[in-house]
Amino acid sequence: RVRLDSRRRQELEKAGLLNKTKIAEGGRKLRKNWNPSWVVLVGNSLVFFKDPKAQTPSSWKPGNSRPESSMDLRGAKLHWANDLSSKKNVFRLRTVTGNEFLLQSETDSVIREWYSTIQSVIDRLDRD
Ligand code: I3P
Repeated sequence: RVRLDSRRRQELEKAGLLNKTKIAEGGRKLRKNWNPSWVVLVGNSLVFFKDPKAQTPSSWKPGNSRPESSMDLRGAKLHWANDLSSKKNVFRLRTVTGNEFLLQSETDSVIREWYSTIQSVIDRLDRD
Protein backbone atom coordinates (compact mmCIF):
# COMPACT_ATOMS: atom_id res chain seq x y z
CA ARG A 1 0.00 0.00 0.00
CA VAL A 2 2.71 2.46 1.03
CA ARG A 3 4.82 1.34 -1.89
CA LEU A 4 1.96 1.78 -4.35
CA ASP A 5 1.24 5.28 -3.02
CA SER A 6 4.84 6.37 -3.38
CA ARG A 7 4.95 5.01 -6.91
CA ARG A 8 1.75 6.85 -7.76
CA ARG A 9 3.32 10.09 -6.58
CA GLN A 10 5.92 9.75 -9.34
CA GLU A 11 3.47 8.81 -12.05
CA LEU A 12 3.45 10.91 -15.19
CA GLU A 13 -0.20 11.83 -15.74
CA LYS A 14 0.05 14.29 -18.60
CA ALA A 15 2.49 16.55 -20.44
CA GLY A 16 2.07 19.21 -23.07
CA LEU A 17 2.42 22.75 -24.25
CA LEU A 18 0.25 25.48 -22.71
CA ASN A 19 0.44 29.23 -22.44
CA LYS A 20 1.15 30.24 -18.88
CA THR A 21 1.36 33.34 -16.75
CA LYS A 22 1.79 33.67 -13.02
CA ILE A 23 -0.59 36.28 -11.62
CA ALA A 24 0.11 36.10 -7.89
CA GLU A 25 2.89 35.03 -5.57
CA GLY A 26 2.02 34.37 -1.94
CA GLY A 27 -1.20 36.33 -2.43
CA ARG A 28 0.61 39.33 -3.90
CA LYS A 29 -0.58 40.29 -7.38
CA LEU A 30 1.96 40.11 -10.22
CA ARG A 31 2.00 41.67 -13.65
CA LYS A 32 1.04 39.16 -16.34
CA ASN A 33 3.73 37.76 -18.56
CA TRP A 34 2.31 35.12 -20.90
CA ASN A 35 4.78 32.56 -22.23
CA PRO A 36 4.54 29.11 -23.76
CA SER A 37 5.46 26.51 -21.18
CA TRP A 38 5.98 22.77 -21.25
CA VAL A 39 3.66 21.60 -18.49
CA VAL A 40 4.07 18.23 -16.83
CA LEU A 41 1.60 16.74 -14.37
CA VAL A 42 3.53 14.20 -12.34
CA GLY A 43 2.21 12.74 -9.13
CA ASN A 44 0.97 15.58 -6.92
CA SER A 45 2.74 18.37 -8.79
CA LEU A 46 2.40 20.49 -11.85
CA VAL A 47 5.91 21.21 -13.16
CA PHE A 48 6.72 23.98 -15.62
CA PHE A 49 9.62 23.96 -18.08
CA LYS A 50 10.92 26.80 -20.17
CA ASP A 51 12.03 26.44 -23.76
CA PRO A 52 9.22 24.17 -24.92
CA LYS A 53 11.02 23.51 -28.19
CA ALA A 54 13.63 21.47 -26.34
CA GLN A 55 11.05 19.36 -24.49
CA THR A 56 9.64 15.92 -25.12
CA PRO A 57 7.30 13.84 -22.95
CA SER A 58 10.33 12.20 -21.28
CA SER A 59 11.97 15.51 -20.36
CA TRP A 60 10.43 15.60 -16.91
CA LYS A 61 12.57 12.67 -15.78
CA PRO A 62 15.09 13.55 -13.09
CA GLY A 63 18.31 14.86 -14.56
CA ASN A 64 16.95 15.41 -18.05
CA SER A 65 16.12 19.05 -17.66
CA ARG A 66 15.67 21.68 -15.01
CA PRO A 67 12.15 22.88 -14.25
CA GLU A 68 11.45 26.59 -14.17
CA SER A 69 8.98 26.14 -11.33
CA SER A 70 6.47 23.73 -9.92
CA MET A 71 3.32 23.77 -7.83
CA ASP A 72 1.88 21.36 -5.31
CA LEU A 73 -1.70 20.47 -6.20
CA ARG A 74 -2.69 19.40 -2.70
CA GLY A 75 -5.45 21.76 -1.59
CA ALA A 76 -5.22 23.72 -4.84
CA LYS A 77 -8.27 25.36 -6.41
CA LEU A 78 -9.07 25.22 -10.11
CA HIS A 79 -11.57 27.51 -11.86
CA TRP A 80 -12.40 28.55 -15.39
CA ALA A 81 -11.32 32.18 -15.65
CA ASN A 82 -12.30 33.66 -18.97
CA ASP A 83 -13.09 36.85 -17.08
CA LEU A 84 -9.41 37.21 -16.15
CA SER A 85 -8.08 37.41 -19.69
CA SER A 86 -8.88 38.56 -23.18
CA LYS A 87 -7.74 35.10 -24.34
CA LYS A 88 -10.13 32.19 -24.69
CA ASN A 89 -9.84 28.86 -22.86
CA VAL A 90 -8.24 30.17 -19.67
CA PHE A 91 -8.29 28.58 -16.26
CA ARG A 92 -6.83 29.71 -12.96
CA LEU A 93 -4.98 27.51 -10.51
CA ARG A 94 -4.35 28.69 -6.98
CA THR A 95 -2.10 26.90 -4.49
CA VAL A 96 -2.73 26.85 -0.73
CA THR A 97 0.24 29.21 -0.42
CA GLY A 98 -1.40 31.85 -2.60
CA ASN A 99 0.47 31.33 -5.84
CA GLU A 100 -1.81 31.78 -8.83
CA PHE A 101 -1.31 30.79 -12.45
CA LEU A 102 -3.40 31.19 -15.56
CA LEU A 103 -3.08 28.44 -18.15
CA GLN A 104 -4.43 28.69 -21.67
CA SER A 105 -4.65 26.84 -24.96
CA GLU A 106 -6.13 27.91 -28.28
CA THR A 107 -7.49 24.36 -28.64
CA ASP A 108 -10.73 23.73 -26.72
CA SER A 109 -10.23 19.97 -26.35
CA VAL A 110 -6.68 20.43 -25.06
CA ILE A 111 -7.66 22.83 -22.30
CA ARG A 112 -10.71 20.74 -21.31
CA GLU A 113 -8.52 17.64 -20.93
CA TRP A 114 -6.02 19.53 -18.78
CA TYR A 115 -8.80 20.93 -16.65
CA SER A 116 -10.38 17.56 -15.94
CA THR A 117 -7.06 15.78 -15.38
CA ILE A 118 -5.86 18.43 -12.90
CA GLN A 119 -9.25 18.43 -11.15
CA SER A 120 -9.13 14.67 -10.75
CA VAL A 121 -5.69 14.88 -9.13
CA ILE A 122 -6.91 17.62 -6.76
CA ASP A 123 -9.96 15.48 -5.89
CA ARG A 124 -7.76 12.44 -5.27
CA LEU A 125 -5.49 14.44 -2.96
CA ASP A 126 -8.52 15.84 -1.08
CA ARG A 127 -9.58 12.24 -0.36
CA ASP A 128 -6.12 11.11 0.84
C1 I3P B 1 -0.79 43.03 -20.57
C2 I3P B 1 -0.71 42.05 -21.74
C3 I3P B 1 -1.44 40.76 -21.40
C4 I3P B 1 -2.88 41.06 -21.00
C5 I3P B 1 -2.95 42.06 -19.86
C6 I3P B 1 -2.22 43.33 -20.18
O1 I3P B 1 -0.15 44.21 -20.94
O2 I3P B 1 -1.29 42.60 -22.87
O3 I3P B 1 -1.41 39.90 -22.52
O4 I3P B 1 -3.47 39.87 -20.55
O5 I3P B 1 -4.29 42.33 -19.60
O6 I3P B 1 -2.21 44.19 -19.06
P1 I3P B 1 1.44 44.45 -20.73
O7 I3P B 1 2.13 43.61 -21.75
O8 I3P B 1 1.61 45.91 -20.94
O9 I3P B 1 1.76 44.00 -19.34
P2 I3P B 1 -4.42 38.92 -21.42
O10 I3P B 1 -3.68 38.55 -22.65
O11 I3P B 1 -4.64 37.72 -20.51
O12 I3P B 1 -5.69 39.65 -21.68
P3 I3P B 1 -4.97 42.59 -18.16
O13 I3P B 1 -4.20 43.70 -17.52
O14 I3P B 1 -6.37 42.93 -18.47
O15 I3P B 1 -4.86 41.32 -17.37
